[in-house]
Amino acid sequence: MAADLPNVNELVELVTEVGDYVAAIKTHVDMVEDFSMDEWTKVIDAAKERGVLLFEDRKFADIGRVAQTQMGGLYDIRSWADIVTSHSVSGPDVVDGIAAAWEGVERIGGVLLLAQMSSRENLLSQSYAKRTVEFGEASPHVIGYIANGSSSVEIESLRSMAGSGKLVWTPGVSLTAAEGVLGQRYGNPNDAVRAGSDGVIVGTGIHGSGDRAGAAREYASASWEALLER
Ligand code: S5P
Repeated sequence: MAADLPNVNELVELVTEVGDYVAAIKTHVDMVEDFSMDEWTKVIDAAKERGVLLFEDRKFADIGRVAQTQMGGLYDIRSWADIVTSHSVSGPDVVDGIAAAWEGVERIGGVLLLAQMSSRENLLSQSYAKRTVEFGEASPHVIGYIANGSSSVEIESLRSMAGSGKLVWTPGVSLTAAEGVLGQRYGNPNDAVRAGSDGVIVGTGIHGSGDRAGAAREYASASWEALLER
């Protein structure tokens, strides 16, 4: 689930409420207004307590050496994230930079490469996705790809390029909305899973709901039923 909330206590509450129904909590640590490493420990502990992976959606996009240092810095992503996202626009070495950062603190984690996006008019073409999958194939650190959850056609295409050896996770899904703000597009989680998604990434559909645990349960059961149909 995408925990796009601006402060630590709200994040801890959310993890506590929905932790039983999700596999991973996706964060944007740079949107947290009261961030300090001490405070952030509360989020890490809440996730650990519930056996939920922490997934920082950093969308790295720089040269390998810089990505390596960006895994440290104020947020010290390398010390707590189990998964991070990265663009592939700068070539394959960005992934090695990320992996080197984890190695430097004697941790290991997985990278999800953005092969597609859910936002309208994005520039990630089919040939870009294909090259991205080739980078992923060549790297043991790449555990899978982000695909466009709003389009079954695009998910199917990515799944056929990726085969069954890597994950396909899809943001841009909602049980209620067809369109989000500022160009976000949504598809149905059931359609996304049937088209080949292994995990739906839900933000507003859960954290924007009046009953967040109930919403998380609903998305979990919608994707599970779809998986049984696949
Ligand atoms: O193409 C993308 C890739 C990502 S990782 N489109 C996305 O929306 N995301 C992320 O998924 C985005 O950063 C946000 O955290 C989440 C979708 O949130 P929602 O509120 O629209 O469900």
